[in-house]
Amino acid sequence: MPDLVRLDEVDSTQRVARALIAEGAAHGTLVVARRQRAGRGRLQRAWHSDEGGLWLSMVVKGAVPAPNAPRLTLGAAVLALEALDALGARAALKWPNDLVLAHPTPVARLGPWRKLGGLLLEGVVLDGAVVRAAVLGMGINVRAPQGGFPADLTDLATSLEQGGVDVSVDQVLAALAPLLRMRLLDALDEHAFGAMLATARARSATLGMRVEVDGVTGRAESLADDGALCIRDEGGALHTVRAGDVQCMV
Ligand code: BT5
Repeated sequence: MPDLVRLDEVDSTQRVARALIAEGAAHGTLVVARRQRAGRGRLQRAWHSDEGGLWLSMVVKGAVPAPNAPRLTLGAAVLALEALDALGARAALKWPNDLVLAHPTPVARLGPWRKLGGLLLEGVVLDGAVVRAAVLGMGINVRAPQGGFPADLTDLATSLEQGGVDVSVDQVLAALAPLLRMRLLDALDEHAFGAMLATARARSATLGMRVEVDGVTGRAESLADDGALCIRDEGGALHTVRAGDVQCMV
């Protein structure tokens, strides 16, 4: 089985990667499509995937204790920052799964950031409380689609090109693929994960902001050692959030 499956058009690369797992695909097998008809984000949200972005899914195989699965999302985001740095794009990480670029005009939900990309980790083979196989999805807008982003995304989305970085989709893939293949599972190692966490803290678009997550409002204060977000509310209480959508208050 090839380690890179390139498709012109597909419903979702996540679906194809799942099917490859069923056929025995190895860790690091990548599925990349030029266009997705039904790209998705978390909670079945639509992911806009016209030509111009890197739409990839990677087969992840290992023995991941289910409570540690969020480490893979954080690790993949940090590796994406590293790949983007190498291409000259200084992105940041909006907890828990968004890659963002700074923008001079604050906007509702995102504050002074625009969404460059997103990550989606889906467990596929579960063995009790251990994830044996998962699919890591990542979308990065390299150029805006022809005709621009759809109306609901114009104020929220950005691309590397809009951020002043002129690279091709294949260049982003070439920078990212070896990092994901060789270092993603390092996120399961305490020492390596500590280093990833340090980068996630240093390159966070969330820490220090006034945020709202699932009814908790306050200042995003820190990332806990497992990657959870700690929010200090107005009354001084500390809330630990392990998943959810962060809305920036502007
Ligand atoms: C994500 O979800 O950010 C994860 C996106 C993962 C997409 C990749 S592409 C390859 C692979 N195959 C798939 O089918 N999916 C993965 P979430 O945090 O739920 O954010 C979704 C929200 O992002 C949407 O509701 C929109 O507001 C916004 N959005 C949609 N398309 C976008 C785009 N191209 N650029 C920026 N924002 C977008």
